[in-house]
Amino acid sequence: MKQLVTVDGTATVNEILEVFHRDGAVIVRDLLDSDLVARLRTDLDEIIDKANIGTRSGDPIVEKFWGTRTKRFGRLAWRSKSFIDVLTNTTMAQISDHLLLPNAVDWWLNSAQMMVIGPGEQAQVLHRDVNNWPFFETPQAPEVTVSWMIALGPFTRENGATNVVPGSHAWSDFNDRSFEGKIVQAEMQAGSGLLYAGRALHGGGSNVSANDWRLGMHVSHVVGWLTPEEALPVATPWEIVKDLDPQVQRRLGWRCYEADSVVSGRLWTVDYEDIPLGMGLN
Ligand SMILES: O=C(O)CCC(=O)C(=O)O
Ligand SMILES: [Fe+2]
Repeated sequence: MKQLVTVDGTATVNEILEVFHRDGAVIVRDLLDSDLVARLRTDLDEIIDKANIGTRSGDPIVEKFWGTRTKRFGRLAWRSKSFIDVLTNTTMAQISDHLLLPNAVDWWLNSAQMMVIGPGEQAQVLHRDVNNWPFFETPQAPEVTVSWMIALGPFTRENGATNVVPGSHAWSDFNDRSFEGKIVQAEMQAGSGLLYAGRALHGGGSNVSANDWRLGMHVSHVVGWLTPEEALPVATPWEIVKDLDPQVQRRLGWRCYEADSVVSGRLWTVDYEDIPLGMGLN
């Protein structure tokens, strides 16, 4: 069975990408330093404690995917000042530049979501995140999204470390469900991050521990001409983003997509102006 490769946080982007291209997934040790992890935990622990378990949607398909023993919430830039340091993480940004800029002039945040798997949770169905935009869920489609699962606490076999099928991003048949014996788990320490392709089969692991909640922070990027999963500017008040760099504002959906005419037109405008100007905010 193929195992996931773990590279050190000091690895170059090219070294990380070499493994990524071969396996569709790679763990980057110490992606976030311990100080940042501690600051995120200070901001988020109480919110995690109080969060609902499972979805409130009543939709059985959402219930199954979400997990009935799992807590999920987004709005991380609003809930944690320190999340901006994740949003601007150089390694993460450089990797998305490499993978997504051939297909767009810019990328933005797709979703930043705490995925906290509780004791008794079953393994999530294996899926490809690019299924958000099924048109691109084929072996030949251009790369449109990149995902990270960052550990804010230890990820173990028992507490639901993410299941991954290495190499599945490159299968010639995406209807192939013969992954028996090919699943490995992304065991890692707090601060480490699992980078995985939008086309890599993966899913949350089962939590068979007695009382160990798995603290995962999912962060994904998508090309700037696709609709993200999270309604970021709705979820993130202008007050939070007004002093940030325009590029970071763009990642949170608060700036328009300045396309060139080759890839697409100018998108996500207000009065056909950039958002702050159109809204009279600057
Ligand atoms: O919780 C995990 O490890 C993965 C969850 C996931 O892949 C998802 O919800 O899309
Ligand atoms: Fe996923």
